[in-house]
Amino acid sequence: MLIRIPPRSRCDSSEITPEPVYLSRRRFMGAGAALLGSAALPAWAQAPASGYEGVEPGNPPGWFAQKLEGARWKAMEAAGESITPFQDASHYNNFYEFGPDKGDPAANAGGLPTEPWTVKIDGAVGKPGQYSLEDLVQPHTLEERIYRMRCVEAWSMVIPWLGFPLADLLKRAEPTGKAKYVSFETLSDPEHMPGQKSRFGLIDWPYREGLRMDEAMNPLTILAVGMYGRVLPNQNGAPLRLVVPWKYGFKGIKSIVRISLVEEQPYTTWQNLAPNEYGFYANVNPQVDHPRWTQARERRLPSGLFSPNVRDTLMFNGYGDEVASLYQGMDLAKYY
Ligand SMILES: Nc1nc2c(c(=O)[nH]1)N[C@H]1C(S)=C(S)[C@@H](COP(=O)(O)O)O[C@H]1N2
Ligand SMILES: [Mo]
Repeated sequence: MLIRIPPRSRCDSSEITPEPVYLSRRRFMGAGAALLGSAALPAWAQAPASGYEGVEPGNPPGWFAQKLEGARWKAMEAAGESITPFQDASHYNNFYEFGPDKGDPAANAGGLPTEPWTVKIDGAVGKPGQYSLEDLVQPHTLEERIYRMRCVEAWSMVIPWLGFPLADLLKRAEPTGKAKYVSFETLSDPEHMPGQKSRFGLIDWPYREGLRMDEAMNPLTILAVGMYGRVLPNQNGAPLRLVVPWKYGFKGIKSIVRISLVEEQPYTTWQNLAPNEYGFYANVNPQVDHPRWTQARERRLPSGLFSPNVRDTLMFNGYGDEVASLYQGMDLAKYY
């Protein structure tokens, strides 16, 4: 295999292969090619970026490793922010299908079968269909988007996602004039998702989320298939999850199997569970507190007893320039 070494003068960030990509490529190519690769890659390409330490390559399907080759690295960065270490991002999770505690998803999600995976696109579209994930992703260039993520529980992280704009997928499905909202549904699989079996769970499975059409079409909104230069760990929503960086984390529905274009504002899991606490919009807003705690501040992970790492929460999670216009004239205390 021929390995092209970009000359020094061209070493802008998109030319640099982050260590985890290099690792998953090595797995993809097999050990022999890896040795060659390691010798041929310049030192700066092998140095792991901060936050990427300890990234395991995962077990990507062949199509994913090939997609990585054409990825646009650092397509969007988070100025002045450091990336949350992979260990925190993959071991402090909310994914109630795998249990209520932050460590449950990492402990219990490993056995979820994610390959093959089928996604249904239906509703108010000219081209409804069932797609294998590979076919769904195939026409898109993967982009690395480094986004802040703010959970409604007042903790936050900075995560380098790998995905593509939801807008590009929706356009391919040809939304009709009746498409006013997008509704998303997580896999239903009680056999592999112990939380869905729990008799005491209050959630009406499967987990569902939704966006207004203009929110779904905003260029910041992505569908992610990876993070930290690798496939998504199961606990982070493999193999396909939504990322909407100006909204609270619960809008970022994981392990998506269905995307429907609909006319009415869709049912969403948390709004249904506690409508006075969780709204449909769920925009990050330091001025609108949760009934039981302030939303003015957040704990940035890693956060410990002696270094809580607390910071002020930003309006729209710092993405106001891109999204504030979507809500012009709306009372955000009413439409929380
Ligand atoms: N299907 C599903 N999606 C989900 C959740 C969930 O419990 N089930 N939790 C949400 C919440 S509350 C948050 S904060 C984010 C957490 O994403 P992360 O674990 O990748 O950081 O996922 C969201 N997506
Ligand atoms: Mo959350």
